Amino acid sequence: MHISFADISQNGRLDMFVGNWSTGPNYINAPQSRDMILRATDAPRSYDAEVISGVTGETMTAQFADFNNDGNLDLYVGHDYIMDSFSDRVLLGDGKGGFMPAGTDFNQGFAGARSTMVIDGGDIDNDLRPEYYIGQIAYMTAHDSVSAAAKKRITHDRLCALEDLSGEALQKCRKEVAFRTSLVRAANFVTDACAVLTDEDGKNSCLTHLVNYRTRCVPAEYTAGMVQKLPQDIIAEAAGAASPRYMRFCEFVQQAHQAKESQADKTARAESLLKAGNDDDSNILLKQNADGGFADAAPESGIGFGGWTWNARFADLDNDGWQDLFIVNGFAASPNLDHVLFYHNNGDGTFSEAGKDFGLTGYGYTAAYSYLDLNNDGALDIITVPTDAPVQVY
Ligand SMILES: [Ca+2]
Ligand SMILES: [Ca+2]
Ligand SMILES: [Ca+2]
Ligand SMILES: [Ca+2]
Repeated sequence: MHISFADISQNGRLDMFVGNWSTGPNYINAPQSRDMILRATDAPRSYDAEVISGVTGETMTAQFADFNNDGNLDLYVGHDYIMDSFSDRVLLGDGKGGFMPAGTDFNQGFAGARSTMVIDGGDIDNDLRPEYYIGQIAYMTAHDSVSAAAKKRITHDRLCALEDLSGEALQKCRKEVAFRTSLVRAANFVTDACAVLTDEDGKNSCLTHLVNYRTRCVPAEYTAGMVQKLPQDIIAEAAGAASPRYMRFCEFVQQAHQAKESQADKTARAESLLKAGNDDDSNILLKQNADGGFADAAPESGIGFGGWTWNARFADLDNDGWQDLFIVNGFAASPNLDHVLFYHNNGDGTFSEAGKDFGLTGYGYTAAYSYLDLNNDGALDIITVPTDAPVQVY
């Protein structure tokens, strides 16, 4: 799910970190989840692969940086939700290409997130010390500073009223909203989620989502109350339609969910993973103090709210000398539609959400984006990749 590049062995060739993602939240130490470092050798296009030992998870992001200021590149590995309050890892580099898990003595306020999707470094206050932003599922709105951004969320049924649509375009929008709403209901275990859909294709797609995803690829205890509520003919139909490959995948998922984590594994996890920095589901801004310790400055900076964050990167998008932050987000399981967020750096350690002023608007479920000066005019452009709409260029 992620590749990072750095010349960790300092031989003039780029090495790689490859983060893998195995199925489901409980696959700690599953072989499929092993992360790897690929070291470039002296031969062209040749790499030595080393599997990283220790606890692993659903790796979604990683970042090479010198977190402990010893001059050697370290590695932050961010995992999607593992369990409880421990998720991400920091591996400290020895400067010769080797990495060791950071001990508990490293953790001077350096904390991860619970459902990490992205980490990015940037110097938001131009003091030449990098800050690190960690994005996750971030709906926390307790702080006043995030309320403006949080208010951009809307319920699905308001989407078509935002634009002056009529005729066919309005019908198309309403159809799309009906489908999306059904998926939200399906993802939240509403058994008649697809019943409201009138068009055949949409209903089939919704039923496939509901039955395949929610009844056969998640733990039995999770859906025990639900499976029996679904009409047997729908379950049978979906089972018949599933490919052998999909069925094998589901079996693997079920087995892995049933495998109990041993006490030794639990202890190893707690010892080797970072404690999540907050339990209130906001994004994290790790800011370094003069003594090298870190603290979460997201609340006072006003960038804690991210919605269902998938990607968040620093860049000075308006060329005023201060790093700004753009966030893409949104997921079908959320009852509200997330709006992409543009946090404009005010130059005083705080940010203001200013997407509307800068033309950065959109309610798609957006999983990825990249900065690029597409038209060579010296201003960064943005290419976003929504999961349910065509690629968008800003
Ligand atoms: Ca270091
Ligand atoms: Ca800084
Ligand atoms: Ca700026
Ligand atoms: Ca441009």
